[in-house]
Amino acid sequence: MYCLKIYILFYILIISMVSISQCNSFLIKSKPDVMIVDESIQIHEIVYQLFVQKVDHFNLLDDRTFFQRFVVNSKYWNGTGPVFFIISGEQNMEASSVNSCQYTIWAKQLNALIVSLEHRYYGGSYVTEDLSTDNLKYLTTQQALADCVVFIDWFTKVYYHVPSSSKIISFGGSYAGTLSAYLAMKYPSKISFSVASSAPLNPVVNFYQYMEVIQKSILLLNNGEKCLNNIKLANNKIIEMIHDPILTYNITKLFGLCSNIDFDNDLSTFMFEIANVWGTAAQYGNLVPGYISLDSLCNIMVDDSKEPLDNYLYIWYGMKNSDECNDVTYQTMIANFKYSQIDHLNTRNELFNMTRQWLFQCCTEFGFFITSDSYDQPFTNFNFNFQRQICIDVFGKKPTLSTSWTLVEYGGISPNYNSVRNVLFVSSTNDPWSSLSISKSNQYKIVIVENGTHCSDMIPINEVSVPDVARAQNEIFNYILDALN
Ligand SMILES: *[C@@H]1O[C@H](CO)[C@@H](O)[C@H](O)[C@H]1NC(C)=O
Ligand SMILES: *[C@@H]1O[C@H](CO)[C@@H](O)[C@H](O)[C@H]1NC(C)=O
Ligand SMILES: *[C@@H]1O[C@H](CO)[C@@H](O)[C@H](O)[C@H]1NC(C)=O
Ligand SMILES: CC(=O)N[C@H]1CO[C@H](CO)[C@@H](O)[C@@H]1O
Repeated sequence: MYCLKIYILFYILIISMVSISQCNSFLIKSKPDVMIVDESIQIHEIVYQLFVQKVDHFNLLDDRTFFQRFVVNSKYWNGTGPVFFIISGEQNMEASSVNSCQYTIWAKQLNALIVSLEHRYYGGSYVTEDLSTDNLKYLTTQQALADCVVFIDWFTKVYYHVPSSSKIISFGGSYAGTLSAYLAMKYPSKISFSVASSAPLNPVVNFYQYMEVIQKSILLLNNGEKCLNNIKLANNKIIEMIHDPILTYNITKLFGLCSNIDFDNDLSTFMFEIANVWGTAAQYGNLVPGYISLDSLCNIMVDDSKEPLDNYLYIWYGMKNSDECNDVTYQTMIANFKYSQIDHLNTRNELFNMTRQWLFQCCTEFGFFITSDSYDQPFTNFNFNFQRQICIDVFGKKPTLSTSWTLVEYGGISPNYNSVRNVLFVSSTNDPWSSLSISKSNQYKIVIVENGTHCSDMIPINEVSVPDVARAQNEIFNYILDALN
């Protein structure tokens, strides 16, 4: 696990994801590092192992199985310490996930056994022969949680003979944090304590708050007001030019697009792509080496010697690293999402087309459609209908978006107190996802990271640049110690 390359990016942005992972363009200085905690553990010492898991936990007439991957770090385990169960989310599980992140440091201190289970349908844990819409029906949080408990039972009792006195603590960040909370709520007899970092718990459909937090974070910067204003000017200029039959072509040229784009869905796709640069910076800048921060983006944006649109272009090209044209059409995006084959021979599905699975989860259980529908943010032209249409066009039939069931099932941001006694919610104030987390209440166990971004509390302490993270991590550790006593 790259602590924290992982975790929810926009689901759209195949193009920026390509540039971010290849990273030789000038704004992205280096490939994001894997934040290995224990250098004495060789990469080859941690190997993927396979667990035979049920395809459908809730159909007793279905005995099909699939191989689910897991990795173990038993270096610190002394036979009686706790078990750290690391939940992997909506991406390929790196073998290093049991040797990275702050929990590895704590595991060392507590002689814990660390194990991580890959989420069904992601990475190498394919459930079905392909990812056709019908075959995605076993991709639900209920199934994923059942995977966890069935696995934990086998792992602790049969595989490692963990004494029953050892407590099991689950960790997860972002969507995996949501699962970490759900796991302790639904199966309290299995999980003694759970840490849920930056966990979106509120399944809102129109997630306009995401962009509001970005605006708020920009306004905390010294040049924030001007930066925001220039973003708006640049956006307006693009819209104005695209609507002009002659100047449309200028946009195509300036942004190196493969073709002229239409006013509707193409424009939305393009504007969402542009906003994603800022979203990624807001989630990971200042935190994960190699990611540009909002601060640096704003420094470019306020350069008075150029027009706002030129500053925008500078950023745009800084994020790209190939001479190929940029295909930002709606049609291409949909085609990418529609790709449902599994390529077992290499990692292309994992890196690029994995977003189909996450999109499916959003289109069915969570919503989380990031929109520009709020007035309190600078972006424009990706509204709710656009986002909703993607689900329909990708999955061929209208998937049932059942966020109301998700709320009934898990309680959203006001879960029953008794069910979350053993859950610690960690939220960061500058995380665009924070509005969907539990961050205010005297009822629940909460730790807030002031000025922190997405999952900042999970970064190993020596890598952290946000001052408040150390304090927050101390607090989290004290909760863990309490839970162990
Ligand atoms: C294992 O480690 C835990 C936590 O550090 C400690 O409390 C326990 O006594 C140790 N057990 C053994 C057998 O050394
Ligand atoms: C549009 O492109 C044409 C031809 O390259 C150029 O002459 C013109 O100045 C451009 N207009 C704007 C507003 O960028
Ligand atoms: C958070 O950021 C603001 C604005 O930069 C700063 O004034 C404040 O001291 C920071 N708080 C902490 C706890 O670092
Ligand atoms: C990188 C990669 O594997 N991309 C694939 C995603 O899906 C489309 C199908 O629409 C393929 O053409 C791409 O090669």
